[in-house]
Amino acid sequence: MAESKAATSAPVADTPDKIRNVVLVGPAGSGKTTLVEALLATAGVIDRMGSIEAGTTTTDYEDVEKRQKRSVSLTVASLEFDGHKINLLDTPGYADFVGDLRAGLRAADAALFVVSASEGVDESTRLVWEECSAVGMPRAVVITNLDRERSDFDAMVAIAQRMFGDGVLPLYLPMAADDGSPAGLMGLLTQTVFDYSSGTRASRQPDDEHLPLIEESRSGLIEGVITESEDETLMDRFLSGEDIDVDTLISDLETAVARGTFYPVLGTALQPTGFGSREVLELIAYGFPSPLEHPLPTVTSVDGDPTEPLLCDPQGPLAAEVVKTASDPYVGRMSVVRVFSGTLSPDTVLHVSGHFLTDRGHQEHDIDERGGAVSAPLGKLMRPISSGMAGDVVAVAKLAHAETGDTLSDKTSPLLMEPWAMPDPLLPMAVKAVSQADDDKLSEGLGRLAAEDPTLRLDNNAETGQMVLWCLGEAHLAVVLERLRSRYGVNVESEPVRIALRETFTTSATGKGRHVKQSGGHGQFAVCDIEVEPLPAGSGFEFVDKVVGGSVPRQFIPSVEKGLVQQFARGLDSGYPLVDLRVTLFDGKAHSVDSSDMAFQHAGGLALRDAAANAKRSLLEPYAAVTILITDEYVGAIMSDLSGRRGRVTGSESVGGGRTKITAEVPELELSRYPIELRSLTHGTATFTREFIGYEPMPAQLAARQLHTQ
Ligand SMILES: Nc1nc2c(ncn2[C@@H]2O[C@H](COP(=O)(O)OP(=O)(O)OP(=O)(O)O)[C@@H](O)[C@H]2O)c(=O)[nH]1
Ligand SMILES: [Mg+2]
Repeated sequence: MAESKAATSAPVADTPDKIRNVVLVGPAGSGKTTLVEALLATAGVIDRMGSIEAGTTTTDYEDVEKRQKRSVSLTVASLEFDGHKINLLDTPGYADFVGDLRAGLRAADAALFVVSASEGVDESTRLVWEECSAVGMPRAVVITNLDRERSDFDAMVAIAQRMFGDGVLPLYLPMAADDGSPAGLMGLLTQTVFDYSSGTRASRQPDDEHLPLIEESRSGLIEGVITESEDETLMDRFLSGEDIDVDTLISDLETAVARGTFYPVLGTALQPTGFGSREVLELIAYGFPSPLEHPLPTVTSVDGDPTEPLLCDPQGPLAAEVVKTASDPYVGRMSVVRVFSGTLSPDTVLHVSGHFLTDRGHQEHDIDERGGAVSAPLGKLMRPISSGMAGDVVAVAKLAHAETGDTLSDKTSPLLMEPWAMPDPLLPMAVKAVSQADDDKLSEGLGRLAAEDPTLRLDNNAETGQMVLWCLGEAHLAVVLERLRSRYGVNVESEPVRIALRETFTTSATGKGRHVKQSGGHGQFAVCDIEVEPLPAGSGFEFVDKVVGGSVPRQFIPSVEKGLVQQFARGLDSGYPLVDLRVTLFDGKAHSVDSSDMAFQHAGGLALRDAAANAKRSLLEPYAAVTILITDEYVGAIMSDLSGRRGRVTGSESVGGGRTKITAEVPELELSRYPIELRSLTHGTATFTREFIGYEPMPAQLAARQLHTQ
């Protein structure tokens, strides 16, 4: 990043109506980070654009981003343009980092869909568009890479119209030089040509040869722009041939964009000149709505009682939300927050509430803590500001407890808001430190990373002895491992996840446990006879005492039960815990001196092992109920894939919008890489959830293999 002097002075807005919060979304590699770079250079925040190739961009500042040449987290860069403070929220396009895309959508008031003229629009991006439609998010489309060979603006506009629907219309048409490189943009509303052939933007009247083209595209555009006009006579006047003045059109454009009925399309060719970026800035400043027009999330008191609805008012009660948490070994914790109401001042005590992420292993928060400096982020660089007002996106230093998704409010009137829907991590990966000496550092580092990232869940599985990281995909895991290495100095390797199986008897059997040691010193004597019978799945362990005549004295019956419980937990030769059995103690022998609690515990365990030798047994494997949401075209493929996984389909219903919900019960063993395989089967368009439902017998052949490999 080549910062200019402007980089060190933070952009400011005096009132919320001068703020624009814009999230950049789109397929991986479509040019979002490069567009942010171009916008920063055009606004004079940086002297010249950095590049992905050289690892010098403002928003891909983390080492892992530079190395992988892609964004892996949400990053904010703010700039000032024509009296507006514009907060650009750069999100990663790759599916594994969708958690940060969601956070970006939450913090923004409008979205730029960045798509490459040489690649097109993928299905996942179309789904994000649909999501934005559902919540009425204002949108525009930026077509990048116009300088590349095989790029075709018109074809890309047609694709965008097909994928995104009506109302997607170009605001400018690109003009090419003789060699095919982009040379200028024809502004359809203003009927002005912005000529870039000299290297900078010069405006001029269109050439006569372009007039028919402008005329042809212009009327459809104006109809799109004025459909939502306050002036109801405007459409009739326009259709009857009246020329509408440009100021009216621009103000109506903002209304139509804000209401989500019209989506302007712009074109850019960013390398090396940033061609088209000034027009993007103008659209953001004059065509996108301010935070005042954005619906605000519902807040309650910390106990969930209703409170006054929020207003985007700097004088109102403070309500802000953490949308990103980052920590740097030198700088410490940094929280990026969207201020919805009130004003966030530096060095003040804030109330931190977070109640909704406990199922992901996050603590409930309800505490006061002092925040540090408030800044306007420029990627990694934090530019201090005097406060963050309602509508702004700012960073707060030093909040040690607040995590992504938590609400910040005034300590005298604590508030709580439910965070946005966060994707569930469904890919389990077991990790261990390469050197055992690093085990402590590993748990500490993982704990911190999981606190920063709500799409990461940590499961220290006592049964299998593995540290399991639940993540969104392999690339997500790779980033976590890299951060562990670079920030905490721990080298980590991953290994396959062990599935916790169970064992049970399939036939009844009796067993005798003799624990008799009577040579020398104090002896030990306990004998017990048991019968073991299988019970239905989910029954666990049942103990029945049928001892008659005191063959096992009363006081030792609980000892036998304890010995059995311990053996159930330890399992037999497979080491898997036993379940779903009734054990009946029906006889035994004791000695007046040598019998003891310990001796009967031992005898109980031995009796169970003896019974096991006389019974048929089977391994049980965990099953999960899986719900998969897919577009209809994949139903056949998903069904046959599920049966390949030994799954039972339990339902399939159309949920509208060309989508189907399939429910199935599938062995967990077959689900360990499902997020990856489902993504490749459906080109990233499916979502699924899973929930443990119980244990079922494992096919004998598989069980034999499992016992062999453990
Ligand atoms: N020629 C040309 N290359 C571009 C343009 N925009 C982006 N690129 C290149 O395209 C590649 C991807 O650009 P990025 O800015 O990293 O794309 P992104 O959308 O941020 O990618 P993710 O963060 O992975 O989602 C880089 O090599 C850029 O230099 C453009 O307009 N013209
Ligand atoms: Mg990027």
